[in-house]
Amino acid sequence: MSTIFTKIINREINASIVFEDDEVLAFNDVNPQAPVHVLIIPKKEIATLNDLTEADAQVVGKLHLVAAQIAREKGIAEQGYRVVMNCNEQGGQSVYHIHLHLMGGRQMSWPAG
Ligand code: DGP
Repeated sequence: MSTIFTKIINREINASIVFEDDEVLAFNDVNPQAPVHVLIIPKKEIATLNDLTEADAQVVGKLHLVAAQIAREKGIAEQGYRVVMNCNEQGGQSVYHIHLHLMGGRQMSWPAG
């Protein structure tokens, strides 16, 4: 089932886009939890981490490459940053189209809440 992220991909609703290619879109989180908070998503609709198949391995790897590239562009690569993908209710997932959170620009705490 499509989510609001498909509407962002299709430009049906606005987002602050920071990266795009044929497979991947990255945009600023509407409710940022850190000075840098970018969501990196595959354009393919994949609901959760549990729904990945071998065919998705390349694009999921690419999400991480794009995260590192954006971190460099935003000037947070050397200080450090966090990437996280939430899965299902107890994992804190609220939008059922997989997305990698890139967060940085402040000290992260551990364990994550
Ligand atoms: P998660 O809880 O891991 O599913 O994260 C979903 C994130 O998506 C959350 O940090 C807020 C963000 N988000 C939800 N709706 C929108 C939207 O319409 N635009 C943008 N830019 N971000 C959104």
